[in-house]
Parts: sequence; C-alpha cells; structure tokens
Amino acid sequence: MLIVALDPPNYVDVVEWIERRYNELKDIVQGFKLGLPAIIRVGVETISKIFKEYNGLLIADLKLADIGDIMALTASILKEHGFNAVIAHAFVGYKQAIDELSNVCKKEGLKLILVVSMSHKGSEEFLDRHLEGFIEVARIAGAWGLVAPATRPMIIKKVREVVDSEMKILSPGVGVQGAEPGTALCHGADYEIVGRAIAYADNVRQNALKILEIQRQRAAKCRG
Ligand code: NUP
Repeated sequence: MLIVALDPPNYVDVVEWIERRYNELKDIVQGFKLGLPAIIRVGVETISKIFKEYNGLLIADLKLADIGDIMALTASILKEHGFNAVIAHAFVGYKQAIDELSNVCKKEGLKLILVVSMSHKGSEEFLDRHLEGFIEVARIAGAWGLVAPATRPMIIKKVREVVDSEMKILSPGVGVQGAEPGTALCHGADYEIVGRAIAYADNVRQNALKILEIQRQRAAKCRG
C-alpha cells in the first residue's frame, strides 16, 4: 500500500508538476499527500481543482499543532477543498486541542492522522520519549491513523503491538531517507509514504511500479 508525497521542488510550474504526477500515478497508488511546499505555493483552491475527480486518500500534511479552535477551523477549510484526511501532531495534547480537532473531523467525515514519532533523528530527542502518551491521545481521540517512521521500524512494531488493528499506521522515510520499500509494512504499517524517490524520478510511473514490486516481494517474504 503506497501513498505518494507531492512536495514540488523550487523552480517548477507547481500546477503542472502536481498534475503530471497525479495523472501518472492515480491508478496505481492508494493516495497522495500534500504539505506546505505545495499548499503555500498554489493554495487549496487550485489543489481542489486538480484532485476534483479523485476518490483515493488525499492527505493534507500541515502537521497541525495549535489550539483546538484553530485546528478545527483549518480542518474544515481543508475538507471544503477536497482533502479527506489531515495530519496533526499529538504533542499538543487532547484537551482543548486534539479533542476539538477530532470532533470536527468526525462531523465532517475527515480522517484524522496523528504523528506519534517522526522519521528524522531529532525525533529521538523529544517525541520518542512520549510515544505511549501520544498513542493514548490517538486512542481517546478515535484517530483513523498514526504516523510512525519507516526509518526506525522497531517503533512501528511497538506501535502495532499496542494499537487496535483497525488503526492505520502510515510510514514515511522510504527511499531518500533510507528505508527500503516493504520494511515498514513488514513491521506492521498499513501504508508506506514515498515522496522524492518517486516524485523526483525521471520516470515517475516506472519508479512507483518498481517500489510497489519491491514492497510486494518483501511483504510476501515476511508474511510467509
Ligand atoms: O516523520 C515524518 N517524516 C516525513 O518525512 C512525517 C512526515 N509527514 N514526513 C513527510 O513524508 C515529509 O514531510 C515528506 O512529505 C514525506 C517524505 O518524503 P520523502 O523523504 O520520501 O521525499
């Protein structure tokens, strides 16, 4: 299961860049994730037009980390513009924060995804010390999914052991950040998020197919 992160580089026509990748990949991946590099450059209005016909996962990765009212407001704007999932940080806590965001997500039919650990080294400095607490926030909030790093698969394993099997685990860090395709899936993730290894390749579709094949082979081995 594969989600492609579309983070357009500088000096490209962003609309054309996103559209090309969307058209080349939409029939072979489960979803797309857009973050600040795309959203601040073209805005949600334009993004909603590009993805108008799309039925897969469309994730806004703004890593929300604010008071509840403002995260809730942001989430409804994103929903109004066609996104069906939002990523927020769990570290802001439940009360007057994730509780309000979660209520809006449920009301509007948005999937709430909470970051419990990140793929870069610095995640060990603060975030990873509170892993259990963040998982608890996600559990009380009834989050749809969690972000946990493909770069440190033992964290994924730990998360999978304690969360309900219904809760999805989405794992970035595959490709440029060093994790091999399929490793996160073998440790309990439901989706691997791949950005540059696909989106920055000369042949985007061919690279995505290659990654899907490696995922398939590795998963077949580890799942027996
Ligand atoms: O812990 C995280 N690490 C991470 O890379 C949480 C994330 N949301 N991401 C995002 O995943 C990051 O913002 C980027 O959009 C994508 C990974 O891209 P790449 O390293 O595969 O190019």
